[in-house]
Amino acid sequence: MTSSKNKKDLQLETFRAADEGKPMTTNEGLKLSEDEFSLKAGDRGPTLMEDFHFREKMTHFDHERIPERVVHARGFGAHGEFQVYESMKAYTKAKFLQDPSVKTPVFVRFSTVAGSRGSADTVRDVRGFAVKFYTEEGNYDLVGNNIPVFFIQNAIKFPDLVHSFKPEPHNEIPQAQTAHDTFWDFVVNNQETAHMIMWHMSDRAIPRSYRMMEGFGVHTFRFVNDEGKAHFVKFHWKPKLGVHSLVWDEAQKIAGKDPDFHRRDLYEAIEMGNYPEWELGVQLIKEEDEFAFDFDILDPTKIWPEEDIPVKIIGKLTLNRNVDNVFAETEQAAFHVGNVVPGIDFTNDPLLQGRLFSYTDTQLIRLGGPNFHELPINRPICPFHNNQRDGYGRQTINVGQVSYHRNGLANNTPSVSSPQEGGYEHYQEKVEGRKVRSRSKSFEDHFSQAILFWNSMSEPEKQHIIQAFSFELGKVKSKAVKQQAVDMFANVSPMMAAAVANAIGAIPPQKTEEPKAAKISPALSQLNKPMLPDTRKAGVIIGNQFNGADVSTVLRELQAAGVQTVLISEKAGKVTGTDGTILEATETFLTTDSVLYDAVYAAGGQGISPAFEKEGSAFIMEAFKHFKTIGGTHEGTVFLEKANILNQPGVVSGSDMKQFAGDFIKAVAADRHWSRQPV
Ligand code: HDE
Repeated sequence: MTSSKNKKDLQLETFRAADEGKPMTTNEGLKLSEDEFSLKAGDRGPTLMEDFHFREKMTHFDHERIPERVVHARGFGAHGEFQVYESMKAYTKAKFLQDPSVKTPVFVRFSTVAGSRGSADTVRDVRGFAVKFYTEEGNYDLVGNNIPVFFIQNAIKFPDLVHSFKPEPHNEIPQAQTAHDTFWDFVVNNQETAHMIMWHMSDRAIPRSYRMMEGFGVHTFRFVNDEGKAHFVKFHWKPKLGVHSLVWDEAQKIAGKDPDFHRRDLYEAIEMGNYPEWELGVQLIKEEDEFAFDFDILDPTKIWPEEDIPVKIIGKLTLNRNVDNVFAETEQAAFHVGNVVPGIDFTNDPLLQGRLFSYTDTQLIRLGGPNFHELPINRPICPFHNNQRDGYGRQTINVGQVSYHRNGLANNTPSVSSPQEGGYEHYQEKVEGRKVRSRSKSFEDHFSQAILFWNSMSEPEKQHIIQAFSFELGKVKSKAVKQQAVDMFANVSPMMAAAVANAIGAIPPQKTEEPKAAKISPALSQLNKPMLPDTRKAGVIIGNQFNGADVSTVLRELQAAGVQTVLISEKAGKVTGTDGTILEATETFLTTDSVLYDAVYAAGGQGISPAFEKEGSAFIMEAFKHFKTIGGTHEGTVFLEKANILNQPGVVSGSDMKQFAGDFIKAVAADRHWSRQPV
C-alpha cells in the first residue's frame, strides 16, 4: 500500500495486475489460442465437457458476486493521505498523530446506508464516512457517518432499526428510502430516535457532494497519552469546501438522471486534480469531567455542542488517488471500529460496544472467511505476525514448524511487546455493576437536543425539515403511525408538528406551547459554514454567433475562480462566435439536465433556434426553482427577461463582463438563494 500518486510505483506491487498488452492465458498460465468459440463436436454439434477453458471462464463468472454489505451497500472510495498539524502527544500516544512531517496513507469509503449496491446516490439517507489509516503501528479505522448522532442507544436494537428501513419484506418496496410505514412505526415506538430523525429530515441527508459533507466518529472514544492519562474524545471531519446540500425535488430527479451523481463527482474531482480536503477536529473532555454536563457524554444520541466544547483542528485529510478497481479496493475494503492503535481506546457506549462485535462478524460472511485481512486493500503497511493459520483463501505461506504461543522451539516467537515497545494495552478503566438489561437513567432524555437542533436551524432549513417530514409521513399509509409521529415531534416544536399534520391530513398536536429555547448552537446550521465557489459546476447555454470576446472573458474569469463550466448547445461539437472564436459544446439538452449543475450562465448566441430557446428557458426555470445562481449576458439576458426573474436574488446580468463574472462567482459561492420569490 502506498500513498503515492505515481502509477509507476503502484505497478511494483505484486498484487496489482496490468493486463493490457499481455498474452491471454488460463488462470493456470496456459496460453490460449481461441476465446470466442467453445470446443464442440462438429461446427453445429454439442459443446464438449473436455472444454476446460470454457468451464474455467464460466465458473469464474458464475461466482463473481459476493454478498453486498447488509447496510452501507452502496459506496465509493478513494485513496489519500493524512497529516497532523501539530503533535498530539499531550493527549494520545498514537504515532500517526505525533509528527507533522509524516504523511499517513488512507483509504476512505463513502456510502449510503439503506439502499442496495445498485441504488441511487442522492436518496434521503445518512452517509457513511469510513476512513482507514494505514499507520506504522497497524491499521486504524475511524468508521463514521455524516450525522453526529445515531438512531438508537443500544446495539441490540440495530437489526430492528435496519429491518424497519429496508424494503418491506412482503413486496420488497421501497428501495433506498425511509418514506414508508415500517420505518416510521419504528421511530414512533422508539423515541430515542427523535434527535437523529431531526438530522435525517434536514438538508444533511441530501448532500450536494461527498466532498461537501462533514464526518463524525459519533461515539465517544478515548485518547490515552504515554503517561496513561486519558481524555474522552469525539472526532469531526470538516470539509474545506463547506457543507452543501441539494434540494429534495432536485435530489429525486438526479436519482433518475444520474444515479451515480456522487461517485461521479468524487471520481471526476480527483481525476481533475481538485483533491478534496477535510480537516480533522477533536473535542476533548477530561476524565474527571465525565459527569459535568447536562447530558451523558456516552449517549450516542447526543452531540457535544461545539460552543461548549470547542473542536480543536488537528490535521488534514486529502484524497488524491482514485482506485484502479472498484471491486478489489472499495468493495473488498473491510472496516472495523475495533481496528485501533495504541493511544486510541473505547468507552462503554453500548452502541459502540455492539459494533465492536458486528464488523468482523459481517466480514466473515461477506468476504468468505477469516483471511480478509490479507486482501491488498486491508493489509497493514507494517509487518504482521502471529500464530493464526489456514482458512479459506489463505494467501500467506507461513514457513516454519511452530504455530502456537508459549513455545520453546522458536524461542517463544512471535513474541508479545510491552506498552513501551508499542504493545497495545487496554485503558484500565475501573468497572463494577450488577448485570442488568436496562437503559441508564442518564440516557432517558430524548428531546432536549432535538429541540437544540431545531432551534439552531435558519428559517429555510426549518422549512426544509417541515417539507421532509411532510413528504416522508405523506407516504406512510397507516393513519395511526402518522398521528403518533405528529404527537412525538410536537415535543420538539408544536408549530413544526402542526405544519406537518396539516400537510399529511393528521390532527394537529394538542401541545401548542413551544419548548423554551434555552440554547442554540450556530455550528449546527449549514449556512454558517464556509462558502466558496471552488469546483462548483455551471452549465453554460450557448449557441452559434455568441459574442466571442465577451463570453471568453467570462469563461476565463469563472475558471480562474475555480468554477467549472460545461458548454451546452443545440448539437454537441463546435460552436462559433461572432469573431470566429470556436468553443466545444460537450452536452445537449438531451444528454444533460438542469439538476446536474450548481448554476447556469446563459451566454446566448444570435444563431439560437426557437426550439433551443424553449428548452433553454425550461432549463433556467428549473435552476430558478432550485434556488440556484443564474446569469445572463447578451442574447442570454433575454431568457431572464422573458422569465421575469431579472430582479430576483441570485440572478445576475450585465454588460461589463468582469463585473458580471465577479457578481456571478459571488452568487455561486453563496450557493442557494433562499429568499427568492416564486414566479
Ligand atoms: Fe455500522 N455497520 N453499525 N454504523 N457502519 C456496517 O459492516 C453496525 C453504526 C458504518 O464503508 C456493517 O462492513 C451496528 C454507527 C459505516 O464499508 C455492519 C451498529 C455508525 C459502515 C455494521 C452500527 C456506523 C458501516 C455492514 C449499531 C457511525 C460502512 C457492512 C451498534 C458511527 C463501512 C460492514 C464501509 C457498516 C454494524 C451503527 C457507520 C453490519 C451493529 C453508529 C460508515 O457490521
